[in-house]
Amino acid sequence: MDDSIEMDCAPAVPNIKREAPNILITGTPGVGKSTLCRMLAETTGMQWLEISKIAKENNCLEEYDEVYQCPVLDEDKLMDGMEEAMCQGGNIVDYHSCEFFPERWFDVVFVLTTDNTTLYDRLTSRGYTGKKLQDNVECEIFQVILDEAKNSYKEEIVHEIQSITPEQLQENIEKICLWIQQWFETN
Ligand code: DAT
Repeated sequence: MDDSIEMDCAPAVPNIKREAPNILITGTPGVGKSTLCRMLAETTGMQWLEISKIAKENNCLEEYDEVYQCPVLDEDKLMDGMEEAMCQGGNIVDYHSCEFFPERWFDVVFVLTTDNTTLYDRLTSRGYTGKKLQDNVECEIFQVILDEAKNSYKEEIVHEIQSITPEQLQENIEKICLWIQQWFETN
């Protein structure tokens, strides 16, 4: 992440008082969201909400989309189930899309990115092939999730962070921890 980024720790939507911030970690599948979130949750004690897993466990998945080779998410049901935890705060939400969440839920949004070769290799070793592999690599090339985040949240709370090397992973954790510390000092 660029050291020069000024990270704003004021509540994204004024008048909402949470005990702790909510953080959204998003990006194309394979960019490193789970790896980062797991380590962040361990370091901070915040709750990691892995949306794909939560949706599955709570029957929030509808029919299977044969074209995109993934299940379709019942977004309303999922969000109803998350509302209470999100109002309380202290959550790290991990998902490969971000436009359908309520804007008021998040104090900061981090969009993880990689280079195309790295992503291709990670997704191939995960068993992705054909259209699914191609669509996801193209999603990264065209910065689809970064644009989605910028269009869905205030631009000043959206930060792009690169996650190609283990060193970057460590740096990202340190910087997000610093952001969290600053949030507590400011709020
Ligand atoms: P996602 O949750 O976005 O699908 P992941 O956390 O499962 O991605 O990571 C995909 C693979 O990439 C996994 O084998 C771990 C590795 N990885 C993630 N971030 C990395 C980083 N910064 N440096 C090196 N490898 C990384």
